[in-house]
Amino acid sequence: MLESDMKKLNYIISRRVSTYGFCSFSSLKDSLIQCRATSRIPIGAQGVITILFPYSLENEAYENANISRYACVADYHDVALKTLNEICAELRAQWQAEEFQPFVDNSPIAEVYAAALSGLGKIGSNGLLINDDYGSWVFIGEVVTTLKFDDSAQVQFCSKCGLCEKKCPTGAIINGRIDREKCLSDATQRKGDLTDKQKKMIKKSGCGWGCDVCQLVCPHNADVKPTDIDEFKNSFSPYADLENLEGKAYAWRGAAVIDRNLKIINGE
Ligand code: B12
Repeated sequence: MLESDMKKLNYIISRRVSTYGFCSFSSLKDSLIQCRATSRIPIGAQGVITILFPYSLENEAYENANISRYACVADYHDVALKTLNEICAELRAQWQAEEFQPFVDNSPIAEVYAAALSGLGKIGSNGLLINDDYGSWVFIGEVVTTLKFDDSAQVQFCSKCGLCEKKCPTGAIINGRIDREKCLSDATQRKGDLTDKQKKMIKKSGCGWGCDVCQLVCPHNADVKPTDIDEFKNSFSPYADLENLEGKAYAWRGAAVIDRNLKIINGE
């Protein structure tokens, strides 16, 4: 890409977000996650613009929380997609012959890997992307495009201290791989009956949606910056609100599952 084009690109993106990077699409091809969104990948995709959305407030804000940090703020799918769509609109106006497709979470892209290849942080043994400034308390979104970028970085890994593996309440982290069947975050999001062990762990954690243990014990998260995104700061609510599900990250699952989890926590 010409230096002048790169300048324009940086200008458009940096007006809206502070932490972003670039990687090649070809590096991610072998780790694509098959999902409905796969069909939205542009034919001839060559590059990925990866963007981080930090979401955590200061630690004190979570003292009495009954849901995990990512669920305490406005639904990140909405917040991130709004910004990604704005960026894509400007990019399309600038490069009319090229394609730009935004994704977040419900994405064929293995986002942690994309962010690491884009130079935005290291991959933790808990499977999460750890950014130098914000730790792992970041959402990842991306724009897949026909513009071509090289990978910005070689993939780096965390210090592998083993704390996330040791402290995971269900032993779901094994040699840096997550066993989804065991992961407590997954259990809190699952419909139907939970095992006695899962119920016990949810009660012990006091967390009615998601699980943050592997992030809370991570030394890389010890001294990180809080979010500077207003939509997250202004929507903060550390308690599950079953009366007003709209706009919450847990809304997609409906009230019954969270209600079940809260009853487990409250011993009902
Ligand atoms: C399915 C899913 C889950 C599942 C399963 C998680 C899992 N790790 O298997 C469940 C529901 C349990 C879950 C839980 C959580 N999730 Co989740 N999840 C996803 C989702 C949709 C897909 C993950 C996936 O299947 N990846 C594919 C497999 C293959 O990945 P993997 O096994 O980790 O393999 C990696 C390595 O092999 C590496 N890799 C691949 N090839 C190569 C080659 C080389 C050379 C190297 C070096 C590495 C490498 O990259 C792969 C992908 O990262 C992603 C969004 C996305 N599209 O990526 C969010 C995502 C990973 N989740 C996210 C979050 C926030 C969470 C929770 C923290 C929420 C919570 N508080 O409860 C927890 C954390 C639990 C944990 N420690 O993983 C964020 C993570 C942000 C970050 N900082 O990393 C993501 C990126 C969503 C987002 N857009 O922000 N999640």
